[in-house]
Amino acid sequence: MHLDHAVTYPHRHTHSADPLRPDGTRRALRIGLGGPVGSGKTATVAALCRALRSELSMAVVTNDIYTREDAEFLLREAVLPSERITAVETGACPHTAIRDDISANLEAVEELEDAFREHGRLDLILVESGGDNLTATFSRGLVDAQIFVIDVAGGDDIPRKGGPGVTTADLLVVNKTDLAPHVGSDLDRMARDAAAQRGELPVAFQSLRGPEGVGPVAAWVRERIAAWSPR
Ligand SMILES: Nc1nc2c(ncn2[C@@H]2O[C@H](COP(=O)(O)OP(=O)(O)OP(=O)(O)O)[C@@H](O)[C@H]2O)c(=O)[nH]1
Ligand SMILES: [Mg+2]
Repeated sequence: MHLDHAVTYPHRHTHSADPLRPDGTRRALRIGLGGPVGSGKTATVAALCRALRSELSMAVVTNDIYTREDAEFLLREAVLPSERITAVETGACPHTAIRDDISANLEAVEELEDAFREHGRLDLILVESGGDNLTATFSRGLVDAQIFVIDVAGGDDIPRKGGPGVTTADLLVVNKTDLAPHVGSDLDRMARDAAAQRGELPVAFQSLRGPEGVGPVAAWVRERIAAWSPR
């Protein structure tokens, strides 16, 4: 096909990826949580809200295919006031809404930032993707960092299988370690495989049923916040 005129594409809605607000201060840090269905993303979001809400101004965006179940769970658990929780119904494969056409999610994030502009501003927005497969990753136009949550019950060969979530996420969380003895998962092997796939990138083994709970992941978020907000 021959085109004798310039082809223009619609301008993508990613202007708010700029980390600076118009007044020169930093906008809220946006962290995405992705991973297979049922690995513990919403439970991790809930635990992070409980751990960090007294020190950070937080909000959450959830993504479900046809429902608002994750947002409703967070509202029922009262992890944050309702005006800080927004649901996006993707209506299609969850990864589409976090990687390809991110406009609905960006709009949700920007509306939250606008709503709190006058009232102390937001420090942190968590964006939970709908459960998907090992290939789901967030667009860097939507989030500044991403956490990939897998669990020991999904099979201890998942770190070995790799995929962009396991290999490139800024933090890999291996959740439900309390179930390892019951499902025959070898945590040492998972740690070795994850290190082989990820090199220097961090991995957190977590049990939300255990005494440490979300502690290590909350500590990682605090480090990211400290690196994000020096202005
Ligand atoms: N034993 C155990 N169960 C957990 C842990 N974390 C989460 N769960 C349970 O695992 C189930 C799924 O957790 P969710 O947080 O809903 O998982 P999700 O990844 O958000 O699921 P989708 O959004 O549907 O993909 C729930 O029943 C949680 O209570 C854990 O550390 N240990
Ligand atoms: Mg969920």
